[in-house]
Amino acid sequence: MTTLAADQDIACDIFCAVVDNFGDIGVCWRLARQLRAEHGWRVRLFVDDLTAFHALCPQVDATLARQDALGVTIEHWRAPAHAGDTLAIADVVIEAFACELPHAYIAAMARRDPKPVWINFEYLSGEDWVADFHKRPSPHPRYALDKSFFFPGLGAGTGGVLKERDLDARRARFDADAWWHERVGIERPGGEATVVSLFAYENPAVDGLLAQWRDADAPVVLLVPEGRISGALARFFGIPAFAAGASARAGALRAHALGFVEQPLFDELLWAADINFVRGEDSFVRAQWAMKPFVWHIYPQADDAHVPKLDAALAHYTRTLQKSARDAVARFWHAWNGAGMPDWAEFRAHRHTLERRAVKWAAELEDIGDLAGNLVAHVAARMAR
Ligand code: TRH
Repeated sequence: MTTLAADQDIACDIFCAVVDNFGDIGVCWRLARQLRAEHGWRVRLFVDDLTAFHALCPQVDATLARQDALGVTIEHWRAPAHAGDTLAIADVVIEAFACELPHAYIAAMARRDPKPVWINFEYLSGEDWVADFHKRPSPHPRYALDKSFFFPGLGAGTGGVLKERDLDARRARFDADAWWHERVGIERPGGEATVVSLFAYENPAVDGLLAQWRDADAPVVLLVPEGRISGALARFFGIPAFAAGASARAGALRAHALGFVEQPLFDELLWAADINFVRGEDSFVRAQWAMKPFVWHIYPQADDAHVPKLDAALAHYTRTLQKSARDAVARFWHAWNGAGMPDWAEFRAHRHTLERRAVKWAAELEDIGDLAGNLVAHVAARMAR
């Protein structure tokens, strides 16, 4: 593997357009911080939606054109043509999720000597084709620029997923009792209760699932970050809103609404729960590092283009499970993504098997290497050509 010299000063520009929600900036911000903190790169992050960014990092002031946060320079990418006050082109340029760089910036890249390493950074998918396309050249139609694909993935030969070096240590230090007092204002539930975190899009299956939890034999404690699913909770409990700080009870189900917290604190919610419902891309990855059973609400795409991605993730994650557990997980995930009604009792019956699998799966994922480290190695290889 080619490596960058320890003292090599690398400047990196990341361009991020927020399509919706928090995943685009969530992934880019995590990557930016990691390249800065763990690899010493000088990172400038261009983002077109600072309001979404502010939710993940309250330090970010949505009114500023340029600012620094956690060692990363943040530029408000105000218009497609906007390329920063100076056209100082970085050594490494990351175009996140095919967001299209400003033309003036591309032209300046072509004039630069040496040419920057341009990375086409894609969405995560566990599909098999990803390993074939990962690191392949992606020639520019007009300029002779060094552009290549970088694909996050769940299997060997892909870019892997992001994982900070201190994540496991942070998880080991996590004080669950203190967290329940501070965040929920109650004692940590004990005994028979199953704690479930619920971060999801609007979901037609949620009413049926809430009813199953209400009617369950054992208590279910539900933690719901305020967001797109909150309206369904309010309707279910017959209350006007289910905003941060609200609690409600029905049968065996007790639910607590939580405020949206800055990104590093999101992991704690996953560590505090027994089973995590996550969505999109970044929370899906964090649930895997939390080493708990989880359910994925995948970001829905036109023409059901997301279904093969869901199945590919299932294939990786459930690979070593016995058929009954594998089928139960697949049925539950499919139902949560629009095909059928989720069967909580069936899913929960496999809880201990899934807890063991979650630990092993995290180790398998770790074998691919951390995405930021893999990206640094890929850049080093391109620079050495
Ligand atoms: O928000 P998401 O649904 O994001 C997306 C986008 O919709 C995007 O366009 C799409 O392409 C992508 O998914 C696949 O889900 P995701 O990716 O899980 O991002 C949520 C982020 O919000 C994640 O970084 C965790 C963070 N978060 C917090 O920081 N604090 C919180 O309290 C919560 C609930 C989440």
